[in-house]
Amino acid sequence: MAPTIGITMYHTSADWRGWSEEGALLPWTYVTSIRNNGGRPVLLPPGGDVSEAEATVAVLDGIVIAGGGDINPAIYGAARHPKTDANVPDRDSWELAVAEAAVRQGVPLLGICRGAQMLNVACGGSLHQHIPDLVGHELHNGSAAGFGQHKVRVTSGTIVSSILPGGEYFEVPTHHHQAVDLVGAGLTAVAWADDGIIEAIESTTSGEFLVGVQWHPEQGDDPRLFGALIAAAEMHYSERSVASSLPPLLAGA
Ligand SMILES: [Mn+2]
Repeated sequence: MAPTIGITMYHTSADWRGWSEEGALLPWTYVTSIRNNGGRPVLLPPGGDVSEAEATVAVLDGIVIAGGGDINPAIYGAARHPKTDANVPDRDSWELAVAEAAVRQGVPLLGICRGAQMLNVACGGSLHQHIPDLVGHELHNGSAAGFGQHKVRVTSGTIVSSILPGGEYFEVPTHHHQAVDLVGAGLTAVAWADDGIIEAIESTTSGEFLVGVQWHPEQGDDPRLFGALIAAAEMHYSERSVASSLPPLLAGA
């Protein structure tokens, strides 16, 4: 059976044939990236509380925390940089709860751009709020209208290098101005840009699929990260099914 993959999304004003109204919105490439790699996508709109996140994550086989605007720096204990986006409290609190539930429940998670940053923050890490201040160029930003490209290199012997071979130096679609600073507990940095910006993080626990990439695989033509998420989700599904078919004592209930 195809594993069920939850994808977080925007809560934003949208145009509905001439009038404007609040919507739950996600770039379509996330949906096709899950379907094309054998997953069954379901959407996770902002605004749920911690108990909703726990219950929702419990019935999912895998999760994508999608790209988006900046996380409120107060969440990781920092003062606001002038270039940091306005707060989106309902998305921040919902995704934080989803990420924390996924970590606690061992549900495979792929964080993309803002999603990688959210995984890091959920594990107690922090962010650089405007990396042009740090690196003196704007190559990570892409264009105002969309995505740019820059190269990244993955460290050998990591989960990400088992998906995207270590040492390989490859172009990625990019659009970000923030990045991981202090890496959260239980995570480690596994890919970098030439300027030292962290481009991927993953769990340090063997067998746990928690991966965050600062780039946008859903905008490129390399399906391997989505394939790996869905393979991990299939494994999680079969483990979950075995656990639920055991007598309560054996299942640890
Ligand atoms: Mn980058």
